[in-house]
Amino acid sequence: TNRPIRRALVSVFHKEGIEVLAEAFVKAGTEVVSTGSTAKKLAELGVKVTEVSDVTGFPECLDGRVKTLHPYIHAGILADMTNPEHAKQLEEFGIKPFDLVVVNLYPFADTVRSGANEADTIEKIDIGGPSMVRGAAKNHATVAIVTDPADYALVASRVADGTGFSLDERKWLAAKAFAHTAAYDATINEWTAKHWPKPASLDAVEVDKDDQGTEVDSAKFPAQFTRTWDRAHTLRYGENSHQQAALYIDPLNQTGFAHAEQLGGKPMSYNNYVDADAAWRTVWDMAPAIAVAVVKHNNPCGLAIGATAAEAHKKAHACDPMSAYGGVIACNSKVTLEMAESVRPIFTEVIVAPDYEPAALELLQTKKKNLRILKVAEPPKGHEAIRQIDGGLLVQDTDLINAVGDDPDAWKLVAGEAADADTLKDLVFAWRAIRCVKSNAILLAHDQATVGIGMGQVNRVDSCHLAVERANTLADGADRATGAVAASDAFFPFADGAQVLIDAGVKAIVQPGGSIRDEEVIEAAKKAGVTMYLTGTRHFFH
Ligand code: 93A
Repeated sequence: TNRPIRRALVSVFHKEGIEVLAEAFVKAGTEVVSTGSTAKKLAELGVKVTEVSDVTGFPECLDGRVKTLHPYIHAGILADMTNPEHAKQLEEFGIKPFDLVVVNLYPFADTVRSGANEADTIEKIDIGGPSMVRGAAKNHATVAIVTDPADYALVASRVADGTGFSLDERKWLAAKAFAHTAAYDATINEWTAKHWPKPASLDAVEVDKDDQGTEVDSAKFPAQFTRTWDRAHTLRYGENSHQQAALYIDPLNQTGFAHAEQLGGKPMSYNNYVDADAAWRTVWDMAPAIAVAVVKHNNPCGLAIGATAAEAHKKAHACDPMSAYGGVIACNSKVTLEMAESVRPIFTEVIVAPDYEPAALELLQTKKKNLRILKVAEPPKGHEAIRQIDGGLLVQDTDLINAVGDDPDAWKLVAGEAADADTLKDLVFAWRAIRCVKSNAILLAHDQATVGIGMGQVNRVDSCHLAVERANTLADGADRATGAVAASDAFFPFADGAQVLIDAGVKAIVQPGGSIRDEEVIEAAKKAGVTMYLTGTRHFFH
């Protein structure tokens, strides 16, 4: 099934690496047809090349929008030469078939990232290129298609030795080519969906409804969910050592945690990415205050606000020093030398911050050689949250701290006295902090720091017990629950959970409310003289 390569069509935006192909073409005496600047480059490299316009007898026009879009080119790509009828027709029209097509496309994503305006961005939507790629891939029966410069060396060797490619090899190349054009179009789609929303003039005309008859925002939830993610690199392994894994990044937006600059330490692992991303999100919920979070297994084992980064770290670490061992530390302000000193004695996997004082960086780099030190330029942005389920995908807005119920002015006092200024500050802190704790979440706080966290339990009472137990046993037996404030990520279905907190001595509780037994819960607080606020909003985090 091998088909030697006698005639090739080459049209590449990026000319890098083309030399190796040129050399092979010269050696094998391959007939090469090519577009404008690719032809020029190949000619410079000594290849005998025919311009596409000489093949078509039609000049490149419309600022290059029409170069290769011509039957003399496309019939040459699409003729299945194993089909006598196709061969006969080519003969009649005087068209010669191609055995190889080498194309790489206009750099749409690079153009978007460069901040180009709309007109320039649209000009970089390649039309002729994908047509050639798809045509050649469809016609893998007789054509080999190459879109990936990483394959040039392979192609060059098959051109030079005259063997060409087997059918299976051409299919493999075709599969890569279809993946390439699919990703290319998905990237364009991502850009257009963002920039070209449905205009108000169409509101009454066309309404997109889902299968339950509910109107949908088709820019946010298109009928087909398509995104492109570029492979950044593979990881040593996934969540466990028997799982393979890789990191993918958004081709249109190369900022964010996935683009962290690493200033020291071992390569990031899958779990490091998960935990550090969670820690990074957590500290920014506290902005503009200076905050530090210590995260393990996607849950905080301490979170605090401080006057300085060092103070915030000390307070966060003190919440649960045992769990902080091997944790991830995130700070939303510059890491100072004092904070670096505070981190130094603690075994830590990752530290992430917007910046580091030079002395702090040097200390961490030289004294903690294994510590992965990450610098992330920007706070996290709200993006869609995607979760795969068997046979499907769930997509939702990211939960952010901006819901109505996150503003304490909107809270409803339902028991006890209105909180004094300091207590209210702690309640606001606890409410913001609860969002980063896996449900069922109960969090005790004092003086702008967590003192006990109960996370991830399958009933709220257990989370209450856990939070209290941690508050009272982790700090050398000191009773930290008494006088603390408490937050619950969702309502108390019964009074029992709230009662655990009340019995432990908390002075105020903030929770969403909304249970059919709210009255019983409120009654328990009232009876104990404990302040209780309802937010009306919950922050589940699964
Ligand atoms: O503007 S296009 O969409 N119209 C075309 O007919 C066409 N043919 C090739 N873009 C077209 N190309 C693209 O030009 C190729 O995909 C490649 O990226 C580029 C190569 O042009 P040159 O050889 O002039 O640099």
